[in-house]
Amino acid sequence: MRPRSRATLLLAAFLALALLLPLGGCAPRSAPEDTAGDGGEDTVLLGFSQLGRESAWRMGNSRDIQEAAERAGVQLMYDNAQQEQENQIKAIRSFIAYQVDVIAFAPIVEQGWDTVLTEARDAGIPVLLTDRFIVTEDPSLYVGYVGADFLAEGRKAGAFLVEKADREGLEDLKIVELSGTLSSTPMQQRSSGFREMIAGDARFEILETVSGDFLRSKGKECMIALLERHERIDVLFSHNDSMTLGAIEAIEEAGLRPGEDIIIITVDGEQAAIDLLQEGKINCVVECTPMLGDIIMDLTKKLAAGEEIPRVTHPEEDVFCEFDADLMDIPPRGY
Ligand code: GZL
Repeated sequence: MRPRSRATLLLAAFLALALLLPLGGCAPRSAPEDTAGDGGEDTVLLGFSQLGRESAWRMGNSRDIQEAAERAGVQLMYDNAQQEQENQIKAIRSFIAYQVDVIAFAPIVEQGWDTVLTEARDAGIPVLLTDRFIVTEDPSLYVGYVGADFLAEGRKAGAFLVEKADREGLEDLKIVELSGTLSSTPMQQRSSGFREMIAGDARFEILETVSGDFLRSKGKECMIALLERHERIDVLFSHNDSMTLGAIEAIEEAGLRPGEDIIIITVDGEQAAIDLLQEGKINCVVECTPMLGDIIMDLTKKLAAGEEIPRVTHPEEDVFCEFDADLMDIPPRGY
């Protein structure tokens, strides 16, 4: 692992703390928590910046990463950015100061990372993207990506709607879309994949897309507004289960039956969504697994050992829908 003199460690620890101290009265943030690993010279030290706590998916992802670090004996410096890109940039700078072996992070949005990732590259620290991509002109700024294929997830959502229309002879379907965080990879690619599958098919019309920012509360607010603005809505395509749960509250408060009056297609696969699928209130759940921890730790150890890793690593992901014969046999989701 990276040799670190005592003076360097003390300086790095001071800088790390200084960079993470709350500035301008902002809410105290979690300083990096050292977890796992025995701290010995041969222990791999991973700096991980998590983007926030916006959904059950995110909480499951964070829990899985921390538990995987324990399992792998990786020492984890973990920081939660509480939905602020600037906090992720500060955390990455503190990881550089601390001279971690590897930096991994889930970028809340795709833009704005070149400066800090150039600092990491110039410090000789490999960067692993997790869960979401960045957009950059310089491919050397990260060594790999581990996370979902969001375009495929969008295509699976659209394919389900086409299959349902085929099976039930549905026509003239008015669709509304609750999108995730603007400029995030899942929001952009789930939207594109869905549109690819219904493009040119006169049975489908997307009335409106509004961003619920992956939040349950905003999902409900947006759905209330959509129901007020549109005389008839036949389909909701929602980019994550948290927004879907909020939207279903709004649909039921409007006296409509989710899953029957409005076809509901959602992404993530958290337990609450699977429960509603089994109750007939959701028609299709596209899985987006948050369980990336073991893959991240495996790739981290390889990078710390100077090994090459794949540029892109996608986990296996499934689709659950009302047509599944084994709908009632879905194992517990764990998030
Ligand atoms: C997808 C992830 C998304 C989830 C949301 O990999 O980035 O962010 O779909 C989460 O639940 O908020």
